[in-house]
Amino acid sequence: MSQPATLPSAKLKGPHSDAVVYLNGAHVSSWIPKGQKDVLFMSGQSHLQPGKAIRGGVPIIFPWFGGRANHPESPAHGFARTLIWNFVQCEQRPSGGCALTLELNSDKVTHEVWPFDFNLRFTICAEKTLTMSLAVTNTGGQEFTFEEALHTYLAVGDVRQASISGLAGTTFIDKVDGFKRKPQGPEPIVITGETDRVYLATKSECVINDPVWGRKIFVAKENSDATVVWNPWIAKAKAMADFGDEEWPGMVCVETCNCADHAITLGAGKTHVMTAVVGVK
Ligand code: TA6
Repeated sequence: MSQPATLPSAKLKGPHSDAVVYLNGAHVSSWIPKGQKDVLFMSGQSHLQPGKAIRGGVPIIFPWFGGRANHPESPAHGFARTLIWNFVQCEQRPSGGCALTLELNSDKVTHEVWPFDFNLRFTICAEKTLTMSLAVTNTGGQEFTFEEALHTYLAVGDVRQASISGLAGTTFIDKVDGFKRKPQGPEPIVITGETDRVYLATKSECVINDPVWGRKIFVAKENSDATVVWNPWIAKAKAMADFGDEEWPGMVCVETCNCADHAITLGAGKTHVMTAVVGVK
């Protein structure tokens, strides 16, 4: 479902795909390859107001993932997704696709919450694939440790009939079972209830097989050591004001992360770049 652009947004149009990016959170809300349905899920109940997280698309999670340890007052998933990012450049790639770069700099607002100096640059390239790169630069004089994620909501025909491969044999933190660490078996993952898992020590590409819509979505990545798989299922869907009660079968999150055991410590002046590549097979 496409959202009315009530927030400032950019539309990237190319020969292979189109995308929509809101400046609020540098939030990719739509990516439609030619001849395909939107690959990204957006909730019809999503807020589209400055300072509020957008439900769906690709929220940028920084500088912490989920709740912030020892800071119950801090917003879940950090502040990057609710601040206005600034335009840096838009360039055409040889493929004809366009690459948009937005940035977010630390300032007195972020210092009130997180006392470090940083520059984030997020580049979105809409071609036959959707490539998203998040560059984190420590612009201060002291190292800092952060978590990050490209919290990608993928649109599927019916999550109950979908399966996710690429994580066989890994260990995951099960957030719906006391954060216990469990082994993932050899079979593709199927969603049969609320699922909220942080898969550890994995650099693998994931493939979401969607037999209802007859497509396979892949999520490949660079410089990411954790993958999160999430579906809220019935009760959690009802509990979210910005998510329709009946929307949960139409989505699954496969998130490109560095979180939990894989938080990153970045020295002064250093840069870390994490990339996700989404496509349809
Ligand atoms: O990535 C999964 C998760 O951490 C879930 O625990 C759920 O909270 C989801 O993110 C959405 O979080 P949000 O803050 O956007 O409601």
